[in-house]
Amino acid sequence: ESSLLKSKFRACLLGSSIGDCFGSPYEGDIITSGEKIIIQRYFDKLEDPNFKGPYKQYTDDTAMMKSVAKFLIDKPEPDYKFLAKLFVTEYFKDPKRGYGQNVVEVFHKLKNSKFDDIFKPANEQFLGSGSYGNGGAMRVAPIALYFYNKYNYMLEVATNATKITHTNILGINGALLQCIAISQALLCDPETKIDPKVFCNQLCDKMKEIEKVDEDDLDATQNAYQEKLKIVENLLEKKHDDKLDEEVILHLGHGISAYESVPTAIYCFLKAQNEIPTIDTGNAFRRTIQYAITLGGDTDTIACMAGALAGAYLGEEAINPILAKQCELNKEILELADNLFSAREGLPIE
Ligand code: F2R
Ligand code: MG
Ligand code: MG
Ligand code: MG
Repeated sequence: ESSLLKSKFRACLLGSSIGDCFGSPYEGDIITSGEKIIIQRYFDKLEDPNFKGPYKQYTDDTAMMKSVAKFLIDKPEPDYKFLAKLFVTEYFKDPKRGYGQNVVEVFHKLKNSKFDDIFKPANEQFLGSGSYGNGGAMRVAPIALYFYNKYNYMLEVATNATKITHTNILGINGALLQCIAISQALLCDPETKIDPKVFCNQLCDKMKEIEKVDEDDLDATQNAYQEKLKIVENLLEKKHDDKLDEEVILHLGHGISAYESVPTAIYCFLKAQNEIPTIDTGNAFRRTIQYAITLGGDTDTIACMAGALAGAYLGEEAINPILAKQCELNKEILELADNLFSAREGLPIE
């Protein structure tokens, strides 16, 4: 039904931005059990209708996601030069949003070369190996929503949109994994509990197809995400105890690379569909974001990606509006989601 779909579009983009805004104060931190209690109080406060604090500010994750949404809304055919210009304009307008250390070089080169070859600067990163940062994955949500029923085209657009800044196969495939996971979550009925095994296996089958392309490549990246997804599945089967989060960090990671953060975000999303002993809330959306942040490391980005997944699955009803109002761009993000939803109506039906 179209009103449910629209609600899922709104919750996905809002969820992505809420994760970014609430996670960013903790980015780079190691979270002790004492800090988990502080994070519980932080969320309790954010849900308190009488709490009046300054907006939680968004970072590069939301800034770039907005550009990806605009890229789809403003032009009927994907125009990657337009997207590159949106990224660069947004960056120079407001550079202090915590962008990745190396991606800013790409923005400067794009600008200085007058967008002559929009894929060249990214190709030159890291002595030609390209970035494997999670920057492609953190901003991919609008593509997953917009093309959720055009699978192959969705992958093509997500690949090209990523390659403007990230050309390493791990950076690209991480973005594709996050994209596929969102489109899969979008199609799940929020009234029915997700079977994590089924969800992971579906993702794993799709990554098998994607990672097969690199069969001749002798580097160790082949099967990388399939293997991670098997770990996600195994960790989800374990009973929660004090040591489990450490295992998650050890085996899945909580870092700035796509490889050490996208599977982690998927894990957070699936785990938070059930109660978690260290987190006191009856709300699965909040639990997702809060849990992602308690893992520490790249908290804004892992919470952003997990929040996009939770929103795409649960819809807007699951997001406490009091919580959402604490985020800097909450109204703009919902408007963007509505425009993205409307823009789809012009698309030919498959
Ligand atoms: N930049 C940050 N956070 C760092 C600041 C933390 C904060 N100051 C604190 O501690 O409180 N966050 C944002 O960056 C991430 C997305 O980055 P993106 O867009 O992928 O950028 P980049 O620069 O391309 O890659 C990020 C880093 O990954 C390493 N890296 C990537 N590819 C590499 C390769 N081929 N070889 C070696 N290293 C590689 C580099 O360290 C890059 O700088 C998000 O977390 C966003 O929130
Ligand atoms: Mg910090
Ligand atoms: Mg950020
Ligand atoms: Mg980050």
